[in-house]
Amino acid sequence: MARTKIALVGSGMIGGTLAHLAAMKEMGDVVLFDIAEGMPAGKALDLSQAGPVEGFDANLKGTSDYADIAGADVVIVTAGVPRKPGMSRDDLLGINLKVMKAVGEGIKNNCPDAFVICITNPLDAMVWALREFSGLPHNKVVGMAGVLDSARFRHFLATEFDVSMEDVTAFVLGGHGDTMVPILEYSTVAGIPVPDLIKMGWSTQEKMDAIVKRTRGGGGEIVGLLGNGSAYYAPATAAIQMAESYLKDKKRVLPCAAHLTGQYGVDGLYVGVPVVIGANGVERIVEIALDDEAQKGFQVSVDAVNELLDACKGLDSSLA
Ligand code: A3D
Repeated sequence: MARTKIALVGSGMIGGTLAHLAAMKEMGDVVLFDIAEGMPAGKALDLSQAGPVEGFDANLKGTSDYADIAGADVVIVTAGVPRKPGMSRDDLLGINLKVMKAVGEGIKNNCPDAFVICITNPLDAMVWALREFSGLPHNKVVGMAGVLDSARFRHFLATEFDVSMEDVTAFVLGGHGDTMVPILEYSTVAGIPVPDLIKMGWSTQEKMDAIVKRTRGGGGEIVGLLGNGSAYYAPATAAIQMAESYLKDKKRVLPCAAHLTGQYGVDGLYVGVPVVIGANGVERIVEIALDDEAQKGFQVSVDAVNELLDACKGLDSSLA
């Protein structure tokens, strides 16, 4: 029986971390693809040499040839450029759109049956463009953002409540950006909703508002601290969780950028919503009731994604 094959398109900071995690978890063989000559092969060799120490068996290969991703079961796309201090995710649009075209064609020609997870920013527009360029079914192309945004939210909540991260669930909807919508009513500690915890005196609404604000700016905070590049450990961990849910048919309920066809009143866009990921990719969109404030916040987010798509269509006529 052939081992599962995981192709990482883009072998920079997130790509390298993805390869490390996939190898350590023995998820399968790993192909690191990048346009940078030599670098993916160097990372693959370095990681392979961690195998004897850590005790994992995985073939790791670095390449700049799309033929090497042939037959991949999962493709995780980080190809492109990350943000520099002062840049918004949207500033990346023009450069990364061209990259998505090349990557989409590489996937279409070599592994059209793969489950594809896009991480490249601006996320909601890039995952849409990648799907268009690759021509894969919508349920097999998904964007990673919500798992990361909710992990940031969970981390801040767990720290505030002084409880285990494991016991905190959190809920973030909408586009990946400053318009994302963290929802306190659906965020819990061991099933107890945050508004009830406020009533129990565990925290205050002011502190929760500050956490929501910090979650929205979570990526920018790290960009500012690093001084060069953007977050990579947590983004890689989040994408691996999505890949595992697909490969093991776990049917995890995870917030992802998924293609909506009328749910939440949105048609034809990729926006962050809770979905079930199993062996058939995105198997279900979970549509929850939103109160007026959340609905308004979600709409602002959808409008921002729509603007990005219009910009993409202006830049590449094949998308119009
Ligand atoms: P980085 O370390 O620069 O890696 C990107 C890699 O892509 C580099 O090694 C490039 O050589 C490579 N590359 C560029 N063009 C191509 C191409 N045409 N084909 C193949 N490879 C190419 O960046 P990173 O790993 O830190 O981040 C990657 C992307 O993820 C960026 O767009 C970030 O903005 C984005 N990101 C998204 C999130 C989300 O939550 C959605 C979080 C963090 C970063």
